[in-house]
Amino acid sequence: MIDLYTANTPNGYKISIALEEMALDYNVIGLKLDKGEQKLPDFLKINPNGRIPAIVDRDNDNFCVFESGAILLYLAQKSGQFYQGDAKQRSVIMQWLMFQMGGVGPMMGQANVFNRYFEEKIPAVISRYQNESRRLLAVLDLQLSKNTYIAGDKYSIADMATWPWARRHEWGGTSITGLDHLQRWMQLVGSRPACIKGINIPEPIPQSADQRIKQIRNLIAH
Ligand SMILES: N[C@@H](CCC(=O)N[C@@H](CS)C(=O)NCC(=O)O)C(=O)O
Repeated sequence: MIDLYTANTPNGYKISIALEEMALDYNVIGLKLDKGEQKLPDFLKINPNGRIPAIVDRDNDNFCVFESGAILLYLAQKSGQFYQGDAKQRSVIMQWLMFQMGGVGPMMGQANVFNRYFEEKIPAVISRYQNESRRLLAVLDLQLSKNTYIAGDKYSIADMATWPWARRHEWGGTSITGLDHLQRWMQLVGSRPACIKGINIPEPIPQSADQRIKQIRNLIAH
């Protein structure tokens, strides 16, 4: 059994999707980020960075894993799924996973922060993150013009890492117009039962866009 510490965010969804795809038994512990539950001492023992997602593997001496990319790799290796093939193929999956972790996630995350959450609107900063997000999504579009999935013809943890971010592009104000291959892939991945289920874990609390903005404003102010 795996304990999943998570919340309704793209980084959290990566792991609920992976656990669903891999059919691993897990238990969801939803943290209230706006209440700072991710900074409490007991949780910092699991993730010293005080952020979600994190897991504890009850079947492996309560082994703790933080950082969504590291969790995806751990689960893929544990289940023997979605990180398969020879050394070159695994390297391709790893490259696109790192591309998500080092590029797509941070840039789209900052586009969200400056486009939505910061009360002060700084046009140069907003366009910097939007342009960089668009550039990264165009890199994916080119890759997806040649491949069904991000790392080739097989669905992998690179897709699970990227889809929850790509689907929320409009929140940061990044257009995907003209990125037809990316759009094709978004629909393909988005129709997988594990993805549909994963983005509803934990069960979303009904909330307006304004309420969400207010909550996250509080979070990033501290
Ligand atoms: N690089 C980390 C990023 C984790 C992250 O930024 N999590 C956000 C939610 S998406 C969080 O926990 N925010 C709460 C906070 O900043 O205190 C990962 O991929 O796991």
